[in-house]
Amino acid sequence: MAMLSFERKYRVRGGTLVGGDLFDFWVGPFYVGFFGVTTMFFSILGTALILWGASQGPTWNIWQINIAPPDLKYGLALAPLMEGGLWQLITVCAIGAFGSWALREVEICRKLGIGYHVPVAFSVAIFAYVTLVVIRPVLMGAWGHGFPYGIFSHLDWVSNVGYQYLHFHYNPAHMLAVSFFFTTTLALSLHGALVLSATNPAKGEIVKTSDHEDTFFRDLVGYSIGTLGIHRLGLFLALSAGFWSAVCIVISGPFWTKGWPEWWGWWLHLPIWSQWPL
Ligand code: UQ1
Repeated sequence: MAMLSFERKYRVRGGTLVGGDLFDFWVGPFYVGFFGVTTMFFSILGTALILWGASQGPTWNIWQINIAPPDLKYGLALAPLMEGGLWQLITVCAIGAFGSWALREVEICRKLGIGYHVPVAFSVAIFAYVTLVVIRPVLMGAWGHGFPYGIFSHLDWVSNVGYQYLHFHYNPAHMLAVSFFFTTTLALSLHGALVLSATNPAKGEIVKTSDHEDTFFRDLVGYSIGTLGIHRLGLFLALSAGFWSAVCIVISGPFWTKGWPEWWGWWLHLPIWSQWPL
């Protein structure tokens, strides 16, 4: 990929967190840095372990390959390699790779003197993953509560864990997470459509400005959040979706062990209803 003329100007030295100048260089378009090296280390090792695990298993069918966490009997101990130990090593590699990627983003932000919004946002996604495979299993007392690494197997895990709590849609944090996911898609579709409508006009038409964008929404709903505000809103909505997803699973088990519909008993038992025979 050709480097754009202005990109060289931004290839500045420094801003590294670890390693000083040692890894402060680019390979083609990619900034390396200490965390580029650790990203490569963990992702190659993790991928190799997955492939090796698949080679020991019953199938090469991409949909059916499965690397399962240890049995619950191993608790929070290390398990034998073929009995969940592989899953434990792959989990370490995944967290190492995701964390390295986030820290490489931080180094790039520091070089450019821009805010840390992107690594902060990515960290919320990492937090959701770590909640599933570390925080909740530790709170529940066994690595066996982590989800299995496989396409169908992880879908089965989600379904089974959902039914364990009877009806996951009654989980209040799940309700918030789903609402934030939907609102994120609404906001992105409005924003994408609005920007394209103004800045990518038909042949022969002139490009419009943000005044047109503001005016469209003032005419439509009496309010425009503004060109900066829509991005703040989008970031908030997306991070909230990830955050409440993590909360909805971490409270299932450690905080609430019954069916989620039952949690709403507090509402049915409010004293204001007591005059009715509920
Ligand atoms: C908006 O108000 C706005 O400011 C001009 C945008 O920026 C380009 C947008 O993308 C969107 C979608 C809106 C409308 C959003 C609300 C909350 C009224």
